[in-house]
Amino acid sequence: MADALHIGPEVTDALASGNPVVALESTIFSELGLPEPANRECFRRVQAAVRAEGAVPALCGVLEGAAVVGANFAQAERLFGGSVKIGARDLGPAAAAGLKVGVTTVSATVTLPAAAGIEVFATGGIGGVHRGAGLSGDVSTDLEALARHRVVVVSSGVKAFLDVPLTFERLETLGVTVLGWRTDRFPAFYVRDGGPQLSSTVRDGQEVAAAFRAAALGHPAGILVANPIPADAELDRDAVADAVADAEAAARREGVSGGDITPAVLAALVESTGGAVVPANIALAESNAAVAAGIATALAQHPGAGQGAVP
Ligand code: PSU
Ligand code: MN
Repeated sequence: MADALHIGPEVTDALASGNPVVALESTIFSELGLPEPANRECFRRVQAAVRAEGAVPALCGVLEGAAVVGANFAQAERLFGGSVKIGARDLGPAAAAGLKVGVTTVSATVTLPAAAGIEVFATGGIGGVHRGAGLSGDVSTDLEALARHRVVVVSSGVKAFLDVPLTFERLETLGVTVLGWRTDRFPAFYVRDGGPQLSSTVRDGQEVAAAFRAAALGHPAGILVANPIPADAELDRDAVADAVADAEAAARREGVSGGDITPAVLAALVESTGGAVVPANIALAESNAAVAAGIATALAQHPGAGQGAVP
């Protein structure tokens, strides 16, 4: 069996020097998240956005059974072609089986940076409570993972086809702090506004860092920073609602279930919008990466106990 956790050299150096690092999941950059070649384009822009703010991107995934944090170029190429989705509970079996390539979701990717000492993580949208979950019980393990790990996750809310109000309620139940990035409304992924009212708004990385460090006094949950999609990339609300209905119907017709639902609906959404969701998804992921890098930079200026110094 391979070593459980491999941290790339650039990430190791950055962590040792107290420099900012932003963890990235790999599912969004595989074909389970975005069609070729948009997945590579998305990664290129996301990692450039992280570097532009002076932070180091740490792409996470599973290769040859090991959890990799900070994939190099060749490793990233392998992850982009991955088709086995790995949630937090799948990491152990993947290691035991020596799984060749596994792409990590938010839940798995949140556990890895926590283990590596990385405090900030950027993605597109987290998983949440699916519509009809009252009957199906389908609630993404992303929410539990956020509640259990002390990490700042930046996303544009939750994926558009979920039950947004129920997901928002569940975040409260789980004790996950939600901070609106320059907004007081929970963003609706492809659409800037539309979600529930937020109780806290932040304007810069320093404010998030202050909230994160202060939260260390409370229970050890994560913080979700909700960043709306850039205005020039946002889609029409009604068009998204129609496309989501079509995509869900298509997924139901094909009889997909469990962990296959999210990739199937994402792919169907590309179809039902004539590809319009792709640039929107890339733009929001890029924006989240820039915000996350700013937060990581602020946190690096105020290191917590986990990073060696006393604030
Ligand atoms: N949102 C996207 N693209 C994605 C995902 C979310 O815009 O690819 C992925 C993330 O990796 C997320 C996962 O953690 O879907 C959630 O899957 P599920 O609903 O099966 O828990
Ligand atoms: Mn599910």
